[in-house]
Amino acid sequence: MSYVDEILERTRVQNPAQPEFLQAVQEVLESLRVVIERDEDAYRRDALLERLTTPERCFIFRVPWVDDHGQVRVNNGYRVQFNSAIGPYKGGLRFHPSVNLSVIKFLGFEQVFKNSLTGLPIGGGKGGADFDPKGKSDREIMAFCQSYMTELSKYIGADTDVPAGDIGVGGREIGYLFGQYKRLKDVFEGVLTGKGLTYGGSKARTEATGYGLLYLTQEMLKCNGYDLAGKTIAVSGAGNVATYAIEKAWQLGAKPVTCSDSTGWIYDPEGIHVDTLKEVKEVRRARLTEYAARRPSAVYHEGKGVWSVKCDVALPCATQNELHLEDAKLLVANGCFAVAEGANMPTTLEATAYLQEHGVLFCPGKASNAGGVATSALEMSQNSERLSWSFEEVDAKLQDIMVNIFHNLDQAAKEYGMPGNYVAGANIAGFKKVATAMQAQGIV
Ligand code: NDP
Ligand code: 2IT
Repeated sequence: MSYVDEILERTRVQNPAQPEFLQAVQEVLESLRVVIERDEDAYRRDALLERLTTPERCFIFRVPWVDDHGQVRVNNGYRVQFNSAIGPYKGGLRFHPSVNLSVIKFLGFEQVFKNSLTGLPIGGGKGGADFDPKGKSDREIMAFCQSYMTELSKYIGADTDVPAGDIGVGGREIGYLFGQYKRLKDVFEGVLTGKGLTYGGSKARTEATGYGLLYLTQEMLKCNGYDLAGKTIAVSGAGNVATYAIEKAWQLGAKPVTCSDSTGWIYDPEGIHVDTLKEVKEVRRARLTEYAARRPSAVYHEGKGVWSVKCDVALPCATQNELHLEDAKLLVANGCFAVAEGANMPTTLEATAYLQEHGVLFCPGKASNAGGVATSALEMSQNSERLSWSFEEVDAKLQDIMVNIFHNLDQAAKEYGMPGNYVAGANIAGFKKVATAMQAQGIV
């Protein structure tokens, strides 16, 4: 049996009830076959793939808090420190009822390669809780964040492990988490990123994931003979990534016509109105029905369906496994020629294969959504030197990073005889730096 097959089997046996984690490992290891086969004996002797697919550490803990009725509630908290070969663990926190160890491990595993692709010195980690922020008061959110941080603070630090936001964790939550860390440790340090601008946050971090997604998409299109300007774009999600992807799409001359949330989706043939979206989602934390009520041109549909719209480019920016084989078929039939993932693993393995087989340019999230964590690393640099850079400076660095990421994965795909296969290119380019660092550091 080949070393890659051996490790895929080992991962299945050891993690039987972790489908998301297995999916992420399968996607990466399948792409790495060509690299591993060139030096299989050495990789096997060093057990490099066993170490790569086993987190350095996983914390699972109880998070008790009191709701507004005086009822004590208990959630499960997680932090997975996956790989620190190239820097301190870095990766977001997700608060969503679907969070479990499989979800956090898949996100942590993806983060290792993504962070490597940024070219910055950050290892991979992820955390969160099965807490549902929907419908909670500000006080309840604060109580939860304080309790969560009381335990998490034992494992993190500015040079050890630096969490940030993800689904359900935005500026408000990072503020409460940071306040509690500072209170417990009595130290003001860059232990979290995505902080507010008045207490160590970086300009452009809020926008970075969505903006970065569009910078990379523009470069991918350009290198394949297309112009992003004038294209119709379907976007899913209506949170941080989707909102700023929509904003940047307009700025680059494209027209984003959809967005979605966990209950339904919007088709707005005149294009999604960014200020209305921000007002509904960021300020009022309301449903997209409210967007439709304010925009006569918009049509609201209950449930799923965002990929049924005619578009040139699709940007899934909501959550994992939201773009299925049937959606991929619809996109191709409707003339979509490029997909770039804003979310982590939003496209199923079958849908990805279908898109690639039908000539659709496809960029995986670990490359196309890396602008968020890259700007987090820039926030860490600013915190370390106790300076704060201008919006233009951070944005210029972000653009450079995204363009470089695309060229690195394009190059890696070509070097290994798979031109245009950006999934393989991203996995190979991300892997090589981490593997080299792991080999240099001995058996740890
Ligand atoms: P937000 O919480 O800001 O927004 C998430 C959006 O996706 C919301 O519109 C939400 O709907 C929708 N959504 C979440 N879960 C589901 C679900 N199960 N089914 C349907 N819709 C769902 O999160 P972000 O925008 O930060 O994150 C979106 C994706 O991008 C995630 O995959 C995340 O891991 C990834 N990502 C985020 C980065 C960041 O910097 N924030 C960086 C890189 C990747 P509703 O409004 O109803 O809750
Ligand atoms: O998935 C991701 O890259 C994030 N949620 C951002 C992580 C970070 O540390 O900024």
